[in-house]
Amino acid sequence: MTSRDKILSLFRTHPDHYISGQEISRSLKISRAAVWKQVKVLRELGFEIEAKHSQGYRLLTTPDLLLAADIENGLDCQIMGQSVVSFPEVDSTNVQLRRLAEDGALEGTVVVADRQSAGRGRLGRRWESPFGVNLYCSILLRPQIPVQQASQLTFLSAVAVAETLNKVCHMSAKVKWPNDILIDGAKISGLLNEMNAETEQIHFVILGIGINLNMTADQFPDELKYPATSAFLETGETVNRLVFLQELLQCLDRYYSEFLTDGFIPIRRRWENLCNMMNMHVEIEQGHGSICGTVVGLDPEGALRVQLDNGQMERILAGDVTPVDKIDQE
Ligand code: BT5
Repeated sequence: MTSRDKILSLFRTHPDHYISGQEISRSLKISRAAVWKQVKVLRELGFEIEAKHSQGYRLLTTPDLLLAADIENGLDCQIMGQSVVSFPEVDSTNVQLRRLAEDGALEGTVVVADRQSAGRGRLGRRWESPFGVNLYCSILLRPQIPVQQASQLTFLSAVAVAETLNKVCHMSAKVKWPNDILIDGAKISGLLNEMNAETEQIHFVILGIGINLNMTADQFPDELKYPATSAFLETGETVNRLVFLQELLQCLDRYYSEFLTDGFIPIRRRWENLCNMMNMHVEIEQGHGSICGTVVGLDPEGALRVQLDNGQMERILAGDVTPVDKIDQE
């Protein structure tokens, strides 16, 4: 935690009380000038902090920012959120977490931002990340699993995101292979998992998660390839980002612990139950042409299992999957 986060944490543990600059400086082992400087930054970030002569500082109101101290407060996890780093603005939470991971950050470290100036999708695509409305976070894992199984973690995060949306926002989120979460066919969340590994050993995996919570229609760019949505657009209700993030981390924590003890099968089952195309007749566009078949499920390496129209089973590792009835309607 930074000294700013520690000051906030002190305010939170003493609600409605004045805390003197001297007490803060003693408890954090920083100078009085440093305390004053951090209080000034907090005010600039939108915290209303009253200062009373001979009594000290008191926190009156908190802006809607995602702050490490708030996220850690009351979080009930074994692994996720061991350490939380929050930024009002950052290039990409995945980029920042990669730096921390290379410096030896703990498994479960979370980086979260209120805005990303260079939010990333797959294949160099951009992830739209306006200020203060959505969730942009990255989580560090150091699983002792074979490199070929790392993609199983994408399905683990997809299940956790969809279930958290369904629980907190009362929606019917579905997962789309390989890495999208959809509401009625519109993309509400995207996942970008990145790995650092040698041939035999995973050093770390970063789960990058972007979820459109309170984004309004005018905040989506015109050139989106697929229809997109947000929880607010679907339900008309503003989502408390802090509550949502804590629920998501707790859900990820449960599934990751289960994954480490019981393997991929329980996650695979959940993913298949949430999949929007199970048992559907689909067309898979693979760049060099397309094939048609029925979606049967996932295999242990995260490939989509499709029974082709000629009866043969096929493992799909990459491609764009569309239900055939949708294609017929177009
Ligand atoms: C993804 O890529 O869906 C992965 C997105 C991951 C974002 C998170 S945010 C936290 C972490 N830090 C990062 O820098 N990234 C991760 P892909 O499947 O390639 O989809 C990208 C495409 O989705 C774009 O080309 C747009 O068409 C569309 N798109 C962009 N922003 C969007 C948004 N906010 N909501 C819905 N669709 C969007």
